[in-house]
Amino acid sequence: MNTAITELLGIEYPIIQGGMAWVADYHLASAVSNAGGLGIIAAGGASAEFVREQIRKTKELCDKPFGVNIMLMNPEADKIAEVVVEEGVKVVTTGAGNPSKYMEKWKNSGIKVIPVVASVAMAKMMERCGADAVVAEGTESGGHIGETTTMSLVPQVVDAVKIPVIAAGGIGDGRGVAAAFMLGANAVQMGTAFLITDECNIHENYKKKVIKAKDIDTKVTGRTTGHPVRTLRNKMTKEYLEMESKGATLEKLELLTLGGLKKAVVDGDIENGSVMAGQIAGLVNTEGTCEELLRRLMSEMTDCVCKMSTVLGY
Ligand code: TUI
Repeated sequence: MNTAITELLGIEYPIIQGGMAWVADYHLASAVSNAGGLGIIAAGGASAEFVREQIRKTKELCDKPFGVNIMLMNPEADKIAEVVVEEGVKVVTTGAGNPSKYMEKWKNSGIKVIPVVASVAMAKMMERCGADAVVAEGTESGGHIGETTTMSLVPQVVDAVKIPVIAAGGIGDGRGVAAAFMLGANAVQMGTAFLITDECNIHENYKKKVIKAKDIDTKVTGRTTGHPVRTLRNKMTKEYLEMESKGATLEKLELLTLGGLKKAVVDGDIENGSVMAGQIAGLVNTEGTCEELLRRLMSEMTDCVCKMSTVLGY
């Protein structure tokens, strides 16, 4: 399948694995890229040297294109922005902030830059700064989120910019991929569905919680602090939301989530940790390899388009 994004990135399928902090390591990224999608290493809150190591390990396992996601709230973001240049990374995505100050250096190094945006205004600004594409991420996503749904955001971003648009948020199977194309996207980025792949090295408790989740099992903490984060509901979200509704201080709220993602991903503490996942977790329950996931998505997407053609009488 050829789209503006498969052409831009030199990949086989228009499917990008999201840069999930603590989750998306060299193992997952190389598996996705080897299977024909775009694998992404998440810098998350890690150090620049850790990210350098992850890049080198990915190169050992995979000679196809892969990317690095830089979470811009990371205190080492400046250093990581250098590391991706030094290591010759071909694709950089960014999240949770504005990457304008790095753009010139990255573009001069030939890096394809794809900021994740949650609004039309940010998409337009990124296009003006020289972004090669944008990920329009709806509020259905897991982790740090914006306000607007994928269904509303994607077509508005598509109309507002000339660069290719990648849809993200709430996409978990081939029907979601087809829907994203219908909205004018040229590819999709998915996170939650990759959490339960064989090559995803998260704690088994985390995977089980994603598989068991129902449609209404995510909660958004931090709406009052300006840093809304979507996770699967548990003891932590219950306490957080109770404290938040009583007007607890930022310091007290932050204490409750400090190190929470690592707690869930590494230690398997799915009651006190932050089990980040999107609203589509209720649909995501098929385990298997990344290659199987990509093939299934493409075949479901084709079936979906064929079914629609039949319904329309073409
Ligand atoms: O970045 C994400 N999702 C994330 S990052 C993350 S790590 C984390 N861990 C604990 C607490 C908080 C974060 C987990 N999930 N998605 C991409 C995304 N970016 N969504 C929304 C945005 C965004 C928000 C504001 C992009 C730009 C922006 O601009 C603000 C500005 O500076 O003008």
